[in-house]
Amino acid sequence: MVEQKLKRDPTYEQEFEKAIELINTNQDFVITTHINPDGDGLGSESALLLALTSMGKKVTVVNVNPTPVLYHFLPEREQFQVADKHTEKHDVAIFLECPDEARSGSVLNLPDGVKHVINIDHHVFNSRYGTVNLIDPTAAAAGEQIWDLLCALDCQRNKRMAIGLYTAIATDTGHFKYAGVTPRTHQIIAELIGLGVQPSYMNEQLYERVPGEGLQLLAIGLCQVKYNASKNVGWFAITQDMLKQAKARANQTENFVNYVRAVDGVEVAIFFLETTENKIKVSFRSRGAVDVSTIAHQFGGGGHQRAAGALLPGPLETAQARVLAEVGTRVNGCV
Ligand SMILES: [Mn+2]
Repeated sequence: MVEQKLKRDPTYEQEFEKAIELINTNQDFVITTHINPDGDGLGSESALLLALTSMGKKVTVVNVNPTPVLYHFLPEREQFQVADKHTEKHDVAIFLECPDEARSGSVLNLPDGVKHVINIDHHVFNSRYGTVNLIDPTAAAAGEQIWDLLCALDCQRNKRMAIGLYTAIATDTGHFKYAGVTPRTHQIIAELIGLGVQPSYMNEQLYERVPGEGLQLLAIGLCQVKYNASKNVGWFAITQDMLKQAKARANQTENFVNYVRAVDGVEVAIFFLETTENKIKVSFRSRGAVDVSTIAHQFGGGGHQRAAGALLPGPLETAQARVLAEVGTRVNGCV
């Protein structure tokens, strides 16, 4: 299979101008990202909060889930509010990486609570629910899109904003290793380093503070890795019992799936996480021949060609059987 040729929306430039106009002519902003927020969403929130505040705007950041401990170093993250439902009214809501409004956990009171919605996303599947839609699948991270906004706005870019955007881009590209990385990715990173971010500091924050419990959990999980007969699909699961055994937290499993994709011959790696609500969070990774975003989409999720996710109803055995059947069909058709 040929790698998809990803394109920006043809109206992107006009939408971008509209976004700048909306930001310049409004005063009160609320920013949110998807449930189980990641480095891209949180780092982008941090940078955007700082930038808009520096322009004299009132800015609220609210997410359905708390910020994982890993990202506690992000500037201004103590200002991030956590709520199931945020009822205050604002001029503009900015959604980061939400294919639809529900992906934010429906945290904001739409449409009554806000006058305008700016929808910023770099994923292929997005329902264009915003007043303004900035959809750019050629961006390796939403952080790249936020960098463009910061450059077009009347704000003084600084090191603290750069820490958020470096985090966004580094985490979403597997530290500049994934297929989405472009010359532009590195050009932006060069600018961020120019603003004073040290790559060694970022590496330490992001990858060298692994909690001991997380390592224990990984050890338990890796003993259970299974493969299909052709050994081109590999998977494992972490259950609530395993989390208890390792005294670890669910958000410490963020990169577990990558260990399976790293196995020679594996085309598709799958990681299953049993949640406390007996739902099954599924993470897919592909080496490129199989488009896992279409598989995830089949189960109501989304993502990229090589990295995607979905949330299925439990129990684990049923979810695993459904997913493995679908992946089996796709792998045989593509590899
Ligand atoms: Mn992203």
